[in-house]
Amino acid sequence: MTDSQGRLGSDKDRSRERTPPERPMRIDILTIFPELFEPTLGTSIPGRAREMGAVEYVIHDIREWADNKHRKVDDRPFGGGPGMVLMCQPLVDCVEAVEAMDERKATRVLLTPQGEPLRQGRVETLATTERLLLIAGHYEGIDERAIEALSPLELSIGDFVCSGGELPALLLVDAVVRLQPNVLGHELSAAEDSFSARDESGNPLLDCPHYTRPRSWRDREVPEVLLGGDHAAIASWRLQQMKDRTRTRRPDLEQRDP
Ligand code: 9D3
Repeated sequence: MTDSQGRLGSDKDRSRERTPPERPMRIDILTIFPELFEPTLGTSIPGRAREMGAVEYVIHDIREWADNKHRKVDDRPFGGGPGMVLMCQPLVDCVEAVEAMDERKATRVLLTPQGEPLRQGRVETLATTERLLLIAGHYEGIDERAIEALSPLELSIGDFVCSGGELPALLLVDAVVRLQPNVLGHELSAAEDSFSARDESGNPLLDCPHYTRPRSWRDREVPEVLLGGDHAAIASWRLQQMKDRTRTRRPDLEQRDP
C-alpha cells in the first residue's frame, strides 16, 4: 500500500509512526456583516490554514435569528442616548443554536472595547482550544443582560476606536490560526518572530533589523557584522539589537507577561 505521498508502507508501520490526523479547529463567527469575512479568511495564512484542514470557519448572520419579519436585531437604548443596542433575543438564540451545531464546547469570545487588551499569551491559550465562538458587535453596545447570560471572554484589540467588532474578530482569527500546527511555512516560524523571542529573564523582545541585497543602497551600508559569516557574532549582534530596540521603543514590554 502507499500513503498520500506514494510511499510504500503497511498500516502497522503507519500506526507506529503517525498520530491520527487532528480534527480542524472550528471557529464560529456571529455578525450582522457576514459578507465581510470570506475575503480575508480565504486569503493568505487564514486561507492556507483552512485548505490544510487545520481550521474551519463558519460565519453566522445574527439577523437570521431575529424573531420578527423585518429581521430587526437592535433597538433604542433605555435611558436615551445615541445609537442602537443589540437585543438579547437574536444574539443569545444565535449563540445557543450555533453551539448545538457541534458537540465540542466552544470558548465564547466577545470583541468589545471594554474587553481585556489582547496580548500574545492570550492568543496562545486560545490557539489550543478546539472550538472558538466569536461575537462581533457593531453597535453602540449590546444589551448587558445578554453579556451576563453568555459570560463570554471579553477582548479588545487595543486602545483605539474601530467602527465594529468585525475587523477585531478577523485579527484574532489571524493571530490564532497562524499558531496551528504546520500552518506557517518555512518563511517564518512562530517560535522565532516578534513576541516569541525572549531575553535571559524571559521578557519578550522586539525583532532585530533585517537587510538584503544590495550591500550598499543610496549610500546606506548593511552592518559589517552581517557580511562576515561569523555566526556567533551575528547572533550576539542581533540579540543586542533586539534588546536595544525593546528598551527604546517598548519599555513597557520589560517584566510583563506576553
Ligand atoms: C464611539 C462609540 N463609543 C462610545 C464611547 C463606544 C463604542 C462602541 C462600539 C466604540 C467602538 C465600538 C465598536 N468597536 C468594537 O466593537 C471593538 C473594538 C474597538 O473599537 N477597539 C478595540 N478593540 C475592539 S474589539 C471590538
